Amino acid sequence: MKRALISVSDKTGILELVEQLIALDFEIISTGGTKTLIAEAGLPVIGIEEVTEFPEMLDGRVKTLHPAIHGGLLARRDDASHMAAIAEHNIALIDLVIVNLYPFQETITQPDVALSDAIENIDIGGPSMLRSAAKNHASVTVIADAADYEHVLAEYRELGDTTFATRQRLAAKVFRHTAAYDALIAGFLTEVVGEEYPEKLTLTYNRKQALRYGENPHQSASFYAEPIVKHASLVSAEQLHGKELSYNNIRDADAALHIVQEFETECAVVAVKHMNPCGVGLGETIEQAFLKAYEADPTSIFGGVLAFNREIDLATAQPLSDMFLELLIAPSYSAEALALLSKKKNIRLLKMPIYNTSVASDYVKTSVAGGLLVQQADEIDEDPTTWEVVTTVQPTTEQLAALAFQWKVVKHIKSNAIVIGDDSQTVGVGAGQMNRVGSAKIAFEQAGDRTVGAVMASDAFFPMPDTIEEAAKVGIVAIVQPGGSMRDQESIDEANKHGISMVFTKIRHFKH
Ligand code: 93A
Repeated sequence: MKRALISVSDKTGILELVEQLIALDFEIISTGGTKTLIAEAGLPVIGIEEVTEFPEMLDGRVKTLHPAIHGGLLARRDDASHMAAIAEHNIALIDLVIVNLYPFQETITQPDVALSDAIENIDIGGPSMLRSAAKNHASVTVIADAADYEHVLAEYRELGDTTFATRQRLAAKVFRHTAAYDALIAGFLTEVVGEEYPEKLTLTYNRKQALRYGENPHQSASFYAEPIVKHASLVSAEQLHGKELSYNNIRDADAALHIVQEFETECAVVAVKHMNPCGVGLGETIEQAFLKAYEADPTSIFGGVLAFNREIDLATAQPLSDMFLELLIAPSYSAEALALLSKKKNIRLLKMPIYNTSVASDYVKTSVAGGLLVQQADEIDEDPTTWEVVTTVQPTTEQLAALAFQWKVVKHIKSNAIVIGDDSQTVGVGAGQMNRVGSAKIAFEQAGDRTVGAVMASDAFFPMPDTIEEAAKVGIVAIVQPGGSMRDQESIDEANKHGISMVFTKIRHFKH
C-alpha cells in the first residue's frame, strides 16, 4: 500500500483527490484541519499525531516537524542502511506529498496587516516537507500546485507509479515555489526593518508572464516582478483591451510612465518611440496636452506608446482612434472613450496608477554579461529658482518656465540628449548621438521653423561652443545645461555674443 501525506491550507478539490487516491489503494495521512475535513466526508484518514506519536503543539507551529515524517520522506529506498534505520525506528515510507502553504502573500497584501498575523502565516513545516520530498524525488512524488493533481493521478492509474521525469519536474517546481515563498518573506521583513538595496538584491523575482518574444522575434523573453512592488509600475497594469503586450511595449510604456510622472499638477501626455520621447505636451485638459504631444512630431508618433496622467475622455479618444498607436497607458478611461478605442483591434489599452504613494526611491537594474548593475533611479530634487544665470543676458520669466519644462524632459532622453521647445511642448528631440552637436542638429531639423524663439536643454555640459553656435543660427533664445566643462567660458562667451541667455543647473542627467 502506498502512503500519501496531505497537508493543505487551501483545501479546494482535496476531497475529490483523496477519493481518487483511495481508489488507487493509497493510505492517507493528514494534519489537523485537513484530516478533519477528510474524516467528516467519511473517508479513511490517519491523523499525523498517530504517525508521530506526538500531539500537534504550539498552536500548530509544530505538527509535521518530526523524524517519523521526514525519515519517511528522506530515506533512500535503494540504500540498505537507510532502510534498516527506518525499520529500526518503525518509520513508514511516504510516497506522495501534497502540500500547499500558509497564505503569506494574501495575508501581507491585506490593508493594515498586523505584524503578528504576517509572522504566524510564515509556514515552516509545509516547506520542510516539500523540500524533503523534492530532495528525494528519486522515489517521492511531491505536489505543491493543484494544477498537477490530474497528471499525477493519471500516471498512477496507467503506470502504477509516477515516472522519474515527472517527479524531477515536480521537484524543480517545488524548489522554485519554496524559493519564491522565502523571497516574499525576506522582502516583507526587509521592508519592515526599512532596509533597501543592497540587502534587497538577495530577493528572487517571480515570473509574471512569458512574452511572445523579446526585442526581436528570434529572442525569447519573460516579464519578472519583484516579490513586493510598491512603485507605480507596469507590474500592476490592467490590460483593458488589445493584443498581448510585447517586450518592447513594456519597455516603452515604462519609459513613457517615467516621463509623465514628472508632471502632476498639469495634464500631461508623453509619446515614446524606441524608449525616447518624440513628443511631450502639457495642457489645461488632457485633450490639449495630447494635441501638443501629437503636434510636436506628427510623423514619429505613428506606432508610438503614449502615457497620459489623467483619464482619457471621449474628446481625447476621438483623435486617438484615427491613428495607429501601439499602446496607451492612463489612470482611467471614460466609458465612452473605452468603447470607442476598443473598436480598434491593434491598440493595447492599459489602466494603471501613474503616481507613487509615499514610497522610497526606486532602483534601476541593468543587465551586463554575467551580472547586474544596480543604481538609485535618477531622482533628485531640483529647484529652478536656484539655477545660476551665467550669461549677461537674463532669461525672461517665460523662458525660465520653458527651460524648467524642457529640463524635466531631457533627463529621460538617451544621451547625448538635446530637446527644444517652449513651456508646454517639445518641438525637437535629439537622442543618442555620439556627439552633442549631432543631437542638436537632429532636434533643430525636427523642429523646422519652430526653433525660432524656442529654448534648449542639454543633459550634460557642452565640451565646446559649437552646439551654441548652431543654436544661434536657428534662433534658440535660452539654454539650460549642467555646466562644469573646462571650456564653459567659451560657451558662455558664444551665448553672450548671440544674445542667448544660459543657466547652469549643476546637475547632470546622463542616460546611457
Ligand atoms: O506551523 S507550521 O509551520 N508547522 C508545521 O509543523 C506544519 N506542518 C504542516 N505549519 C505546518 N503545516 C502547514 O499546515 C501546511 O503547509 C498547510 O498549509 C497547513 C495545513 O494545516 P491543517 O491541515 O491543520 O489545515
